[in-house]
Amino acid sequence: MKKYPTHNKKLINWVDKMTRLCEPQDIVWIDGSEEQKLRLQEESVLSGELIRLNQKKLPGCFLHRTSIDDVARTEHLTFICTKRKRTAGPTSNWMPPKLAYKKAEAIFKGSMRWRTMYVIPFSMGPVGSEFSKIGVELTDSRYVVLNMLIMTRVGEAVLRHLEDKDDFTKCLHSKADLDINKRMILHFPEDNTIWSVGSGYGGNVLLGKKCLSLRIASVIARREMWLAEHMLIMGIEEPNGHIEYIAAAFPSACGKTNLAMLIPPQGLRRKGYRIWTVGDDIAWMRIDSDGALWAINPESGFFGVAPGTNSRTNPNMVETIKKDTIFTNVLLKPDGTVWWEGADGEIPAEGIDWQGRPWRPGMFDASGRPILGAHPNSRFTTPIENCPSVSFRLEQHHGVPISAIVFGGRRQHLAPLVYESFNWQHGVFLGATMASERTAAQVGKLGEVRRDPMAMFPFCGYNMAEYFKHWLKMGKNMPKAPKIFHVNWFRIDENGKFLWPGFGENLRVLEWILDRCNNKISAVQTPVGYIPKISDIDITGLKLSKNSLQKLFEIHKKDWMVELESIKTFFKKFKNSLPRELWQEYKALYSRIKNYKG
Ligand code: GTP
Ligand code: SPV
Ligand code: MN
Repeated sequence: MKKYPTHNKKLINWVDKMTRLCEPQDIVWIDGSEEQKLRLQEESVLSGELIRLNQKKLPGCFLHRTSIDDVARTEHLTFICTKRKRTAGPTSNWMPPKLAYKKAEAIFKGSMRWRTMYVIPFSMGPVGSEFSKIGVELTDSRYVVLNMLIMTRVGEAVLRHLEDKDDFTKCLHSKADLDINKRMILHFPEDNTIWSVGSGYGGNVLLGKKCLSLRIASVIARREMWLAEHMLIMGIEEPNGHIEYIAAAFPSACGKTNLAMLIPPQGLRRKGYRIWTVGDDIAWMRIDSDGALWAINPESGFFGVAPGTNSRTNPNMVETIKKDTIFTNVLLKPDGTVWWEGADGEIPAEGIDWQGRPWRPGMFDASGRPILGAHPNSRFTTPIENCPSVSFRLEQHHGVPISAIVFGGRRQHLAPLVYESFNWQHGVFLGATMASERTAAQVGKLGEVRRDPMAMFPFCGYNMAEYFKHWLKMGKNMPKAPKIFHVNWFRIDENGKFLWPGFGENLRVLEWILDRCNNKISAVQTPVGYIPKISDIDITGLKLSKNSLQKLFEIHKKDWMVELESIKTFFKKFKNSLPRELWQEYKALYSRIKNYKG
């Protein structure tokens, strides 16, 4: 291969400059070929980065283990680097670009010595679509290369596209020493640049994902008047062939992947629904010439949560991950297959846990807690094309038209199973006031409720007050705006049990949502929004008492008063920049709750 398989001067100069900084032993350009992929897999097995799994049972599958302190996104080490702090806003970690570059340069300096630097040209979205964005990631990790080959469209075709286009996101990653004290994930939206160092964990290092497609893209989207969102996209087909698409934002590890590929429950089989999966994590949405909102999934793979994935909760994913999959931080079984808590089949009698230690069920650590076989945030990287429900519109440049936007969180109390906003502005308020209990997807205290507007709190690349304004503006520019809803699959009863069965059964709620979008049914007005008439949720074949269903929709005045306080505290962080429309909505909700006699 020539030294540079491109004529793009900007790209060549940048690669040269980063080479001088990181001092790799050699440089390999990733061309997207099968042959190169196989070679990289082979090398990874030899170097110990990957373990080849049982190729009879799991063809093309590998296992990877990260460092013990490198198992989830580290939000406190993730920064938005803009000249002014105001641009990043009060909820982002901010660092001035000069300082950030200087600090990171000290870590990047010589970090790739004795290593190969891989150059990965990738496209987020179909190559050549005017809605796609191109990035180039430089990395010293074969694991990153192999994951990027699954998650994004990589290789020659992208480089050809870059010949006459100068616009690409410069992404630099080095494992360096994988030292948490020298770990930084830096975003420079003003330079269209991402620098990540000292980590080997997915969301920190697969720079096309959260870093480019959300943090950087949200800034571009604001400028170009579209939306870059932490949302799944799915199609619901009726027997007459008509498909309606919805987009849904739930915080990390709150059910996007599961919903995006659900299998219609037994009780609704007679209705003949079929689900089409467009995406499970990220949606780029713009207003098309018809005045409606159209969405593409910029990714080409899933980076899904392993624990809890089984044939009952998510049969489509169980099918998807039978081949061509990289598992990270799961348990290795003696037969060269893998397992995690909540997987199919029996609990294995023995294995090697995610930390590489011998494991048996019933083991406890020094503080008496059970030792898990798989890390709670263990994941698999798998091609979307292997998914039985993959949408045939994945490669279509226009994407799919969105009928409903659904927000949701993990709330044991408070939020009803489903409610509908009164209008777009109220819907933006529902998104802006989302909150959820913390999961294992990010480092920090589990279970703690935190506000997570639009599930974008960790991913918005600019001041969230401006982001809310952008949402309000999008609504005004959209003659055929989708309706906005809020769902909560996670409400519990007095015994701490989930009131709602969730997973495939969630289709029953989506059915109501679509009926509302199509003006087929009326609803009950409450202080928080419209909720279903109980008889409008089809519970055929579901063992759910009337009492439970009722409970799922209860609105407790006292809880909502506490919630209003928390919303107020959150909104106040934005001082004068919070759009007044949201304060208006706040006041209106306050008085509706105050006067509520329910
Ligand atoms: P990220 O990939 O981190 O963005 O997560 P995600 O939003 O795609 O979440 P995912 O679908 O992987 O689900 C995360 C966890 O929530 C898993 O442990 C699931 O078993 C659980 N879960 C998903 N859907 C439901 C549901 O409807 N009810 C209940 N009770 N749990 C669910
Ligand atoms: C999330 O945490 O929302 C994920 C996984 O989807 S990561 O890629 O690590 O961000
Ligand atoms: Mn996610």
